[in-house]
Amino acid sequence: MAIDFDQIFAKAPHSGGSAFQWHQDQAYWPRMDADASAATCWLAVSDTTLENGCLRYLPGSHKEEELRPHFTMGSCRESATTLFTPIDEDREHPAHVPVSWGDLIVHHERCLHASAPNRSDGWRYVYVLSLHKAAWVAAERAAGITYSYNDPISWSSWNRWPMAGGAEEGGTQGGGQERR
Ligand SMILES: O=C(O)CCC(=O)C(=O)O
Repeated sequence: MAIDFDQIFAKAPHSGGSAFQWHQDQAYWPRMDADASAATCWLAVSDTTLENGCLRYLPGSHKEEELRPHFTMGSCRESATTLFTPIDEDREHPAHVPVSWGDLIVHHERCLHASAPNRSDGWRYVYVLSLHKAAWVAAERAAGITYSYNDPISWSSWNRWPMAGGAEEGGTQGGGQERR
């Protein structure tokens, strides 16, 4: 495995907009002729609780054969960079996963997860390292994807990109490179 990108997620106190909607990480990545196997390594740099927006997981979702359909949060992909897939919480029974500062969670590229907004008085910090097969990372770099805001890839250009796999305005069947 090779490092593809890393991120820091800092949820400010009482930040209503700091929720992550239900998604599978693979939905954010391009569709390519390469093995998309990945391990998202999520390191808690604060205690994460029900109040400050700990992770929620849908048990067993990583075994689903197909990526679920994902949609953008707004009508325009350039301004709405978040993807989501609707789940029926009453029927699918997601779990909250509160952890302590220093705990590491590793999840599969198809594992459905989300987190609530931070409603506490303190910050919630997380460091994420995304590992992929080296061939996948090489294919991304060859396509100009470095996960930098300076990448010459945008949602508009993504929709015209031959590897987009049929992504259309308003929704995508798992295609979609995201600045994350
Ligand atoms: O840190 C969170 O609350 C969500 C992180 C996430 O969705 C991810 O790492 O893919």
